[in-house]
Amino acid sequence: MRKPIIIGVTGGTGSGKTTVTRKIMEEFGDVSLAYIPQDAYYKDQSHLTMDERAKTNYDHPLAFDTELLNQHITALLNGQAIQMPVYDFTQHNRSTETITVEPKEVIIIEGILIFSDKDLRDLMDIKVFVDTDDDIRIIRRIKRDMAERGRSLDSIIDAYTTVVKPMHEQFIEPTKKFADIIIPEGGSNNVAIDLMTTKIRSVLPADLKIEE
Ligand code: UZR
Ligand code: MG
Repeated sequence: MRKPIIIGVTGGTGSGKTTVTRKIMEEFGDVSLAYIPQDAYYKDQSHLTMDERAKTNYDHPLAFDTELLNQHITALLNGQAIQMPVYDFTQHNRSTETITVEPKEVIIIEGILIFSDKDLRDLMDIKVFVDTDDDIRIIRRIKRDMAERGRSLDSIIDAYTTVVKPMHEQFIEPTKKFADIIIPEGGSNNVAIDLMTTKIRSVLPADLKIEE
């Protein structure tokens, strides 16, 4: 197998990184592609009580099982399938399920802190930072966490001001300097998404390119 192309998409919470990733993936219906969300690699917290789990700092690089993530990316690079963990946000814990991910030509890794680890960064061919204003990000976060992650407005605001915002400033924002491309406004930036897909096609092996 050829060496797969690895794309990293990062940005703060609510920046639109999942949407950007999804839109890029939609453009590649003809190319086999693996999607690896960093969220899936939050550490297993089965040994902690619900109360203790609620107090974990999830916006710190140490919240993630980076060793497992790096092992899995390396395995995919070596043509081996992985058992990707599944994270349950409502339980703040890894679930008992896993998802089998087969090696693919293109691998997209997406998450808030994927540029923090040098080993992981060095595996990436294209590094993207989705850069969206803080007010837009918190509005999106409130809507999503209430609708999908079972959170109350008060708990979202409390977590944002005490942890999410300071950790963003300390750990996420500084990784912008590692990006090859910075995309303002996330998923609605069709020009940037077009540029990204053109770039990805240009680095794909010739037999995978389709005629325009
Ligand atoms: P995205 N997160 C939780 O709320 N609960 C967990 O068990 C694990 C993570 C949140 C985390 C972070 N913060 O800001 C966010 N808190 O998930 C990252 N509090 O995910 O990029 O999809 O917003
Ligand atoms: Mg997301």
